[in-house]
Amino acid sequence: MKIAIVCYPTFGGSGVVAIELGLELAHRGHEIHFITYRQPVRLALLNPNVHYHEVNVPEYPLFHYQPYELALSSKLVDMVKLYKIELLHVHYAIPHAYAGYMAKQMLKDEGIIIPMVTTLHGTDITLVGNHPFYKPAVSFSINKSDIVTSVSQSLKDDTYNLFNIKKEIHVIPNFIELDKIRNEGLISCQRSVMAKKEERIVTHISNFRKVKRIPDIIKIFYKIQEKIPAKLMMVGDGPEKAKAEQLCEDLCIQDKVIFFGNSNEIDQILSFSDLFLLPSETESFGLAALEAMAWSVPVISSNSGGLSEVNFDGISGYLSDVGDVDNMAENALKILESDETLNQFRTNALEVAKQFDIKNILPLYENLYLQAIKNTQ
Ligand code: GMT
Repeated sequence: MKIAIVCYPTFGGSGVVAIELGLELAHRGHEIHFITYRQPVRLALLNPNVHYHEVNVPEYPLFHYQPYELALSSKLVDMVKLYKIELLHVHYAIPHAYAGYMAKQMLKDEGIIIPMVTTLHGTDITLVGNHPFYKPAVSFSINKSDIVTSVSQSLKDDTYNLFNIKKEIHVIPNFIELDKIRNEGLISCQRSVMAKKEERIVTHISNFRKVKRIPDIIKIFYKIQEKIPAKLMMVGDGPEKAKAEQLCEDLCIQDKVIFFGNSNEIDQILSFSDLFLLPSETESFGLAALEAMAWSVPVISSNSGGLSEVNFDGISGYLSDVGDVDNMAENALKILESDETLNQFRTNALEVAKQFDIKNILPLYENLYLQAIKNTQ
């Protein structure tokens, strides 16, 4: 199939899922066209089936806001015609589903019927999309998609609760490529640079937005390091990072916390981590937790959103109520204090992660694509 994938190119879950999905589809022989405003972080154009088309929005003094949706829908129309693309797969409803629908309508005017699959990722529904300024357009474009998927049952339920959606939503969970992880090997030489042998390594990776509850991470770690030797790896960047650095100084633990900023070394950091923290306010899925589990790293998370569909309580880690840092720290110590318990949780985390191997998930998308194309013929 010839598929256009529209996504955000930045660090962040929905972009990562879209890129990895596209690359695996290309690997299976499909022709994939990524359409976005910048070359995505994880996109290596080494496969002849992978194409990248940049959306440019020319500056004009009259525009207070650049009309990105307009440029994106025009680009979609051009690329569909040029490459005879058969299907649009848009990731993150805002504004991609809206722009995709406009492209579909423009193409229809020229006699080209193309189906659109929209994948809902989380904040496009639970935070941003739900804002009254966007809500009518988000509802409209979801209802106008030919097929709608969500990355968890929890997000599906939220979508039906928050919007007036008449379409069926198919749950297709996020995934990881376990073969790639096995090939990279599990022992990294950098561990010794980051921590002493006797120190446990606790890690958090995110875009440091409020929803991630970054201060909770510092507070949980503070309690951990009071009991056992430990280091905290904070990977990523965003609005909450400066405050987190300040909090570490206030608690006098700055020498035990490393802030990496955005990093391309995520796999390496996970490979030497002992525990992953994800105490988010809400998380439709928690891809970062799954990535950690794929590296045999157990997860301490909140129980919000779809996290319980990924992190199995008492098996791959533990879940607590949002904000219950005492319970999260207690659970973390339960895992970290004994080598035997840690190893058991490590094994379990990997076992759970295997359920989300891309090999199991990709056919679910392929089937929906075929169904969407068939329905438009
Ligand atoms: O919140 C993020 O880290 C980024 C955001 C995104 O859309 O890029 O993540 C959302 O989509 C991810 C991929 O499907 C999910 O794993 C995250 O749980 C989800 N974030 C939230 O729901 C807060």
